[in-house]
Amino acid sequence: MKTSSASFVASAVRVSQYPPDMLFEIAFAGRSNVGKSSLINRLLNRKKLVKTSSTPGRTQCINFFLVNDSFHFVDLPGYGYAKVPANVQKKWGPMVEQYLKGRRLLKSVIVIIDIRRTPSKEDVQLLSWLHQYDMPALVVLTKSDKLSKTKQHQQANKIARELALPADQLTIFSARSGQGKEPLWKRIEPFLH
Ligand SMILES: Nc1nc2c(ncn2[C@@H]2O[C@H](COP(=O)(O)OP(=O)(O)OP(=O)(O)O)[C@@H](O)[C@H]2O)c(=O)[nH]1
Ligand SMILES: [Mg+2]
Repeated sequence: MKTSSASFVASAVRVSQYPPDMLFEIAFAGRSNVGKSSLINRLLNRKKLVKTSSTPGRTQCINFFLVNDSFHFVDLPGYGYAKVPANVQKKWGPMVEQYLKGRRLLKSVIVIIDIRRTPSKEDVQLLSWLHQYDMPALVVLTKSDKLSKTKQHQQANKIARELALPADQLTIFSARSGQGKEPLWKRIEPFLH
């Protein structure tokens, strides 16, 4: 996919702050610090469009980006980080659920998991929730640059078993090296037509 333009649209904590529901959307979800914002930047070939941070829990709003003047990428706040204040954590569920349930043109949710880790309870819950609502999910295993090629495939097989998904449905990705960028775009593109 050629990305000729990408720009920030809005940062929202409530529905009234969302941009109009008039363009197809792809949302990105996953644990705090897993690399959601970095993945979006890599897909869009932009170093700093989305703020990234080594401090988990950085993205606490729902951030909308306009791509190629034709669709939205939506960076969701991360879940499962204990050090985020309890009042913020409590808001996460309802805020994200309201987004996921309410967006008519949301086409797919990219669920991002660290390739070195076992999927968390929240990852599994999110995937089953998406399944229940018939929302297509794409699982991406990121930070692949941290593992050798052999280890990457071992981990992909293991995670696939845990999620009860075929291993070839998972995309191995690295925001650092760019591995998996084109394959991931190929999986996203059909949702944009
Ligand atoms: N080695 C490596 N590091 C990565 C990769 N992707 C992200 N990181 C690092 O992981 C940390 C978190 O990245 P972010 O993209 O901010 O993660 P996030 O999921 O958006 O985090 P929150 O918004 O806080 O939930 C940063 O220090 C990144 O540099 C990757 O593919 N490889
Ligand atoms: Mg982020």
